[in-house]
Amino acid sequence: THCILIGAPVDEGQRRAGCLMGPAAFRVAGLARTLDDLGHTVEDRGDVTPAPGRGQSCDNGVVHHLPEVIAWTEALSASASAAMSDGMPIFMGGDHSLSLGTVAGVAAHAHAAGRPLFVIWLDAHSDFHTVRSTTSGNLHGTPMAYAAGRDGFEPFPPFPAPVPGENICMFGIRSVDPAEHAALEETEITVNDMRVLDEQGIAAPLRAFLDRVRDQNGLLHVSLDVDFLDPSIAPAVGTTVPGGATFREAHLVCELLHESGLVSSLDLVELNPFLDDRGRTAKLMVDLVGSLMGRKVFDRPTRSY
Ligand code: DIR
Ligand code: MN
Ligand code: MN
Ligand code: MN
Repeated sequence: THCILIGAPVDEGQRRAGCLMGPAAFRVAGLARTLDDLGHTVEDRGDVTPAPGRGQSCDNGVVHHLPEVIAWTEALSASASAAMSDGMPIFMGGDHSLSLGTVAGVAAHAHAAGRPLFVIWLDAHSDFHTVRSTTSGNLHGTPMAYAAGRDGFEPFPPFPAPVPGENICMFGIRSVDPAEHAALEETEITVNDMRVLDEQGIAAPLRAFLDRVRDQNGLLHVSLDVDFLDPSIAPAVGTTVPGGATFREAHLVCELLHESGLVSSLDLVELNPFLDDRGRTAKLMVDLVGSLMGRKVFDRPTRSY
């Protein structure tokens, strides 16, 4: 695979400064070397620079940094759709508001290619707010709703080809605000909360979704929020939530994603190196990308995929 690293040092989608150091931490932790060692070609396109904010506003007064996040969305959408033509983009965040742009760009590419887009959201949170429903004002809580076309797109640019709820699958969910909960109930989105993982494990629900992607010849975008992981193994995130995925659960997700051969783009988000413990979270995230891109102990007998 030709891997295209794209830095997205976005910090404006939440209030705990530090995610802007994420791309540097992923580079220091050896992301490019890890991919190279697995036999992939790697191209680092550097960090995206957004245009200056243009002063857009909305009625919800708690929303902050709206013009800056819109500018990031436009810049990252362009980078994402361009990179999709050349290889597999890996976006190094940056807080999760960067996915407003990356998923938009990937969706534009998929639409032009005539392929359906599927999204896997690995996160403690559903990120299903709009600018109107958020009570924190943090726009990192909005990208999934934007991609699904919840409640229009204003004041953001129109999303190129909204992702149908049936094509969205969340894993690791354990913190959902009331407005998100109500909105999700109106959709066909598959919300695999931690209870599902406790009862069924990762493999069965993930394989069920991957089978659908394969059957429809879909493109698959994976968005990995650090807080998907349990805080005991991944402390470097501003919004830790207890009861997250374990080390092995997280690697299993990535190994199954690799075996599927379906992943076409990846976000690595919410890493805040300022909160890390000697780089362990950055290194874990890089190791998870290693599993997602083919590192394993032994080959498994081939299944349907
Ligand atoms: C909360 C937390 N639902 C909010 N969201 C996220 O602020 O909207 N934290 N994404 O990481
Ligand atoms: Mn998130
Ligand atoms: Mn394209
Ligand atoms: Mn989260």
